[in-house]
Amino acid sequence: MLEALIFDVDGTLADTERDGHRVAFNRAFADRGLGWDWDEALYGELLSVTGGKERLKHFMRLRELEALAGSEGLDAFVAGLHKAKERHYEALLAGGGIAPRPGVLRLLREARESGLRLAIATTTSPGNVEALLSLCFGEDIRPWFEVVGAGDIVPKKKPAPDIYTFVLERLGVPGEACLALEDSRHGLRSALDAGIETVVTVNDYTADQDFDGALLVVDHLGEPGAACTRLAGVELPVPLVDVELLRQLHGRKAHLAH
Ligand code: XBP
Ligand code: MG
Repeated sequence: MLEALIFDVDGTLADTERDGHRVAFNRAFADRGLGWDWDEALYGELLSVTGGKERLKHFMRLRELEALAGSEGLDAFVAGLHKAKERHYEALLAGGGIAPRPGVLRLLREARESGLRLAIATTTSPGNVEALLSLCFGEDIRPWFEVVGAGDIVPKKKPAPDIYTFVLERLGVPGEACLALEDSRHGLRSALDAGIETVVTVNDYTADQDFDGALLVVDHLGEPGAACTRLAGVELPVPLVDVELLRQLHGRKAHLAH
């Protein structure tokens, strides 16, 4: 029986990557006069590395910029820059710069009403999650989530399964009793390798990725009056992803032909 929904954050709850994290990174770079600009296309490439600090290090190695860290060392340099980025990110959220994706709030409400437990499994830092949940949904929805697994709490970030395994342990339920909602190939792999069937809602950065193994792939979760489109998986009885559909999908316990 389906007991819990576990949501990814970035790209799933809101389009935080292009308009949030990317912009915040660039503001932190500008503060330090680094002259780096992560445009939308470059950021899309850098998303192959999950985790902001890991992404920064990857970029510096790629462009042979490590020497800029100086005597401070690369880890400390990146940690400082990332802290500054976090402040910019939270300011962006506080300024109303990021809205939830279609259908997210509706599905969360329905899930609560139907007695499903809710949790978060994400790569981004706990502070960023708190800020998003408390500032961007019109009401503070942080208390809706029983478990928030975020950031450096596990040694290996997505696509490793660690963050989902952590959340399952905290919830005290097996993977088979849950469904994950993800937006990326890395997230899908992480959930599947933790034994959790997954529904994918793509965004501009992830639409062309390989989602083999997902139960269902849609362009967004859909709202009454704003139909979603099925990209792979079962035919949708109604043009939105609701709790009834999730329960049906979960009951099948089998990957669907795409
Ligand atoms: C999200 C990420 C995060 C954000 C930045 O992946 O990779 O790194 O881009 O967050 P997912 P931080 O949606 O799969 O969890 O800078 O706080 O790491
Ligand atoms: Mg994501």
